[in-house]
Amino acid sequence: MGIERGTASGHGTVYASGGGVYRVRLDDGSEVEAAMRGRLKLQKRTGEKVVIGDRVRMARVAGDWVIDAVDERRTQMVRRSPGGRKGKVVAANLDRIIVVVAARDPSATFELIDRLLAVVEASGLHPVLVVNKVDLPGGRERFDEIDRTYGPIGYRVLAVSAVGGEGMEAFAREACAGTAALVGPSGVGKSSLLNRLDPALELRTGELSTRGGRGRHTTVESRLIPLACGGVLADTPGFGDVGLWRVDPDDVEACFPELAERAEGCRFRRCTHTSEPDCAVRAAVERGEVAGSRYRSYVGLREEAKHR
Ligand SMILES: Nc1nc2c(ncn2[C@@H]2O[C@H](COP(=O)(O)OP(=O)(O)O)[C@@H](O)[C@H]2O)c(=O)[nH]1
Ligand SMILES: [Mg+2]
Ligand SMILES: [Zn+2]
Repeated sequence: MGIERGTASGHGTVYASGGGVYRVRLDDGSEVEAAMRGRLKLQKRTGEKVVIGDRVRMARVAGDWVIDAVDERRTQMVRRSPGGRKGKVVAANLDRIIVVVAARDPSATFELIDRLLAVVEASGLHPVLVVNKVDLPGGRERFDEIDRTYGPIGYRVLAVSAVGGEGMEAFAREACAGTAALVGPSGVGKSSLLNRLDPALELRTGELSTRGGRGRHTTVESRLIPLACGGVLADTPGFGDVGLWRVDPDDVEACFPELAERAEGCRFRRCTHTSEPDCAVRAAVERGEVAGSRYRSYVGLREEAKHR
């Protein structure tokens, strides 16, 4: 009732959201602020709100833009909320996810890397792993360790330094095509990398993210950032506490490509690789063909998935 049709409507992409207000880039290139229509707000859908990257149908109601409907998502990046049981969609319709960790300060543990990679795999995207701060003392050595573990199992691992500029060409090739997201804990240099790529962005760096803390209203918002080089980047919340959400225990295996590959050799088709006889995955771990750290992460995440 009362919807004015015809004059102003169309499709757009959600570029930013915060406090119930959405910044939407219409397909004609203009940008408008919009609210969600009440009806849609009440709609529970998957329990998620409209997020950055969502394709939305827009309408104008009494002079104001409203989001009238949300298109089905091609992909969605979901993470577990910090310490909580609720899943949270972080961004929709991404083409690529770039996992960013630091070689030093803070040095990424394999367990954290495994979780970050797995949560991306669970969303159906195969991530690139960027190791920043290789300029710091010991940074190169840590990068080499990470590369030796993750390179052979099919991940592209890049050594970069937002400060020194190392690896920025390779980083740009990943970031400058389609819509990509950088995910990683706060403090690893995500904003610094973006500033190095596109100095006009002038993103604030070195700030402790209030996201994920207990603070109520944070001013930090999720947004898509158009880059001068042609890509679009999703600026997402800190991923300090990452877990899988709504992943069935039996699907955790699929988030570990090198385990999934070997599972075909297990005696039982639905082998969990924990206690069954003639398990090809455990045999590969014992032979040193699969990293013990990866196997432990798999078991840990599988155990977590059972209790969720
Ligand atoms: N040495 C060094 N420090 C960096 C590098 N990249 C970022 N930093 C520093 O790390 C801190 C966190 O960076 P920031 O970009 O805010 O991280 P974000 O939270 O992931 O966005 C800041 O003090 C940066 O100056 C790097 O490549 N080398
Ligand atoms: Mg930042
Ligand atoms: Zn097995």
